[in-house]
Amino acid sequence: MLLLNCKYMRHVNYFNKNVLLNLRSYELIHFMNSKAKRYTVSAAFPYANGPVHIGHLAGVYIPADIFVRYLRSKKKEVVFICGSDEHGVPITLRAKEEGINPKEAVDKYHFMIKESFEKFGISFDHYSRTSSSTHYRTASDFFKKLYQERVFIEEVSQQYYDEKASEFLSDRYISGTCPSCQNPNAYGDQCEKCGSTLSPKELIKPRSALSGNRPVLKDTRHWYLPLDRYEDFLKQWILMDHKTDWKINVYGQAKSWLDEGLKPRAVTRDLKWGIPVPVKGAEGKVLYVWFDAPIGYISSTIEWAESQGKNWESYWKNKDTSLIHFIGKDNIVFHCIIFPVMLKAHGDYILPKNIPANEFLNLENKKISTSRNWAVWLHEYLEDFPGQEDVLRYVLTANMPENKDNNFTWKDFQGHNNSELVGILGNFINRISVLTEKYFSKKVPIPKIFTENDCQKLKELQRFPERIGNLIEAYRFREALSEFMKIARMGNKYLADQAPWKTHDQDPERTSTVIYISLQIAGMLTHLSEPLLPKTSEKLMKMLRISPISWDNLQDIELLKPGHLLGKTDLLFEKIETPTINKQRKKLIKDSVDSEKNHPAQEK
Ligand code: B3M
Ligand code: ZN
Repeated sequence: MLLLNCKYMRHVNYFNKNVLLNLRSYELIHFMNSKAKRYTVSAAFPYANGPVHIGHLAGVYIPADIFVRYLRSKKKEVVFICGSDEHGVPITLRAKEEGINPKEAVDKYHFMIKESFEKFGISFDHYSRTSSSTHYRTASDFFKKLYQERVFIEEVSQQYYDEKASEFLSDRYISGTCPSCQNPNAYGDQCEKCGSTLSPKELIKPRSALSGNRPVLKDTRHWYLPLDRYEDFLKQWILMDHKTDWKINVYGQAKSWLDEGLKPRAVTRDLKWGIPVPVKGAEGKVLYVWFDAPIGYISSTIEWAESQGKNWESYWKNKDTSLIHFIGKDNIVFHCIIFPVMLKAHGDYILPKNIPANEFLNLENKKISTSRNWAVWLHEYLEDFPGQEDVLRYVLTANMPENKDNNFTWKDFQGHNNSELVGILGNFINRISVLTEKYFSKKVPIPKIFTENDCQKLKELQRFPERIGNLIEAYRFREALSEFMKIARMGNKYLADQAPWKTHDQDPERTSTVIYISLQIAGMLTHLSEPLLPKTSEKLMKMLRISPISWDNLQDIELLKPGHLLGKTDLLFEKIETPTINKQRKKLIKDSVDSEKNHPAQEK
């Protein structure tokens, strides 16, 4: 085998020391990740109270999708689940704003979100919704089990009540002045200005979101999950077991919750919308959305398994399974503290292995906001840039807010597209296809003598699957993408240095060798682009007439054999002109001004 010849060359020093040092820091995670027999990977259920935007994609869905596609290509057993979160105050408030009922609101947005994900290429095995009958049953049974085992504390306490609307006011139904920063529009659960977690009673001058009136305090009975009783378990599990393999931002936030000390947390609400609390004496009450939504991961897996004739329990109850939750940073406490306590209290389930949360993505240096309509909506992008899903995927991965908040600008979008996707990746693929067509009628030529440099290039190429794989396993997607682009850069440089067009007349054998090696580079790009740029990978597979092979085998085999005939050349990326970008910028400003006009009194 041609590629193997190089393996025996003593002088090949393909692996530079810096890379080795970098690798060492995440080798541990790599080791732990690749040990699992099976993976249950979830992506946070988006609230069905609006379409999804680029912040959602960069924060949760693209990283999760890259991770899962990579695992699949390693031939791992994996299920990738998601669904719409259709309960809670975010839904009822949105419905009220649109003058429709909550059911109409979730139907509208569930299908819209589902379709956007599909078109964009997020490869869930199952996309469910928390209004499904399986979910009602699973969430109710879960609650009942904890209730029967006397896990909950049942308590009557005074809560704010709107006498005019005859309703208790929880979470975002109540607002007032923040005691920490004096923001007059803080919510009953959180102040968005200073980030403090609040309880309604802490608000100064509380007012009802339903009527604007000052609410009164009234007795109500609720069920509380005693998080404080699980502190020892959490300390062992988080501070000891996961100190080194969780991302620093996730570990830090979870630790600070533990350091502050945990309190019992109500898991029921006085609301008309939600899953009824399935015990006597709880009529008119529903499960807290953050109690039912994470159970949605289980319900979604059950639905998927039933449709596939599989046993869902091996995905949730088997110690050989790695459970991994991809989330945004505002969901950390729910996934690192509350849901694990629920799972632990239940007793039958495995605990999450990792919870890779990203930070936030800003847009043109401002916080993305649904209420201010300051967002790039996925369904609109898909209409405005048909067939260019991977451009957005590339830019959002390159700017992924992995360790700190990051920013998306249209100018940067254009820059990444024109100079990297068109200028580097597209350019290399185009050059090598044209040259193969011109000199070898689209057939992979037979290589002749490999120079030292040729061997080195092939060796370098063979290191990429493992290098990129390690980065993906360590949730370092930006670096994974940048390593991937190094392959295309290497291809362009190799072609420019070797200039096969110059040797074609005098030394055709050299041209054959150079084109052969360049085609191996193109083959590697095709395979490794699958998790990162899946639509591009699909096009490349067709262009090169090759099929996917296992990630673990990529380094050992000849990706394009001499004599293999290539397919039709396709255009991978197109230059994006400035007027196109300016149009998007104008639209962004116009939409946000319109939203301000339509909702002038809206709290920001
Ligand atoms: N619906 C929260 C959010 O969109 C949410 C996640 C639920 S995951 C179980 O921020
Ligand atoms: Zn505040």
